[in-house]
Amino acid sequence: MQRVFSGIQPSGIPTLGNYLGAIRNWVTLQDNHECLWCVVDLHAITAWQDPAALRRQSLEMAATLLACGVDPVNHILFLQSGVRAHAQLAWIFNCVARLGWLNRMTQFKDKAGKDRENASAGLYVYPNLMAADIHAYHATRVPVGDDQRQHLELANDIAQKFNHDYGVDFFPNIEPVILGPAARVMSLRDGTKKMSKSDPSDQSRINLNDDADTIALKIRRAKTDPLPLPSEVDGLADRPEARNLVGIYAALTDTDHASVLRAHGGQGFGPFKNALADLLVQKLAPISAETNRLLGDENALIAILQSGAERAAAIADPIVSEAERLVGFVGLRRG
Ligand code: AQP
Repeated sequence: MQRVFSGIQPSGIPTLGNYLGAIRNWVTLQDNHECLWCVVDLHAITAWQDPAALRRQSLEMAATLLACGVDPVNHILFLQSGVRAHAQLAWIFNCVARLGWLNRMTQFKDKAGKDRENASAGLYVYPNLMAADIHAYHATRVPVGDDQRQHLELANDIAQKFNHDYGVDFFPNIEPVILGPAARVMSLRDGTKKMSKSDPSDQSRINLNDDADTIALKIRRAKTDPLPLPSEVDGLADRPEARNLVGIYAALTDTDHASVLRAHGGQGFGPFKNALADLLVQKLAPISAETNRLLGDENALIAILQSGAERAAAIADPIVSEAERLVGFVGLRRG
């Protein structure tokens, strides 16, 4: 069975983008893969996180993943900081990856913005840590939104260079798994920008814990254009906001843009937005209720994550120890 690894940052409340682009697909992959699901708190601190908020968000993220159907018994759910192998392998990869490769990463450019000099060094080497997350388990399949495709290519470049430099065939090639019609959900305020949990505007996204009134209000206020919905998919060209709302509807109903337009094309946005808001409430309310139930017993939640970290470390530690041996480290016993 192929091994899958994927991670999500506890940098805020998970959004509809995280759900449709990632989490929902994780649950499907559990049927026929061996899966490791990681709340990547080491990645989250590449941007400033208030310590109390980071702790709370890490537990909220874990609870949300469980509420969405992540299975911590037949698969593994854990916090990245609970398995030292990630940081150990990331250091080796910092010494394998080339500055020229990192300079091409568009996510760094987007996130650092104009104030590049003030970005953390961690944000710059973020892709090396992501490569370590995956290679520490010899995982070969990684479900991600298509915004992460470039980072996976870099993870493969790092593996190839490591294998070449040390004359081995140790780290396998990784294959991205990009599923579903809404592989990229866009901001409700700007259809050209990805929906993000750390966007300063809460109106730009649907949070998985938003209540019914908040969802309805955000969808009603979502940016659109004055034209009615087209009847054909071609009519969505150059209409990013309309395309985004139709894409969300299609993903939630497991159909495609064409079927949504067959049912709603020709309408103004008012009735379509009402239908979309109702659909979102119907899909998200059970997730939010189950998340709150799980958060009500913090000790039980932490016990699930503790057991997950121990099982993850049992896979990663021997792989990372072997990488260290290949590099030439003597390999003292760790106290
Ligand atoms: N808008 C999106 N559409 C589709 N997929 C998305 N993902 C994130 N946003 C969208 C996918 O969710 C997974 C986890 O992402 P992450 O939390 O590790 O980092 P991110 O991609 O940087 O997500 P955010 O929400 O934008 O977080 P912040 O604001 O903290 O940077 C990934 O598989 C990602 O593709």
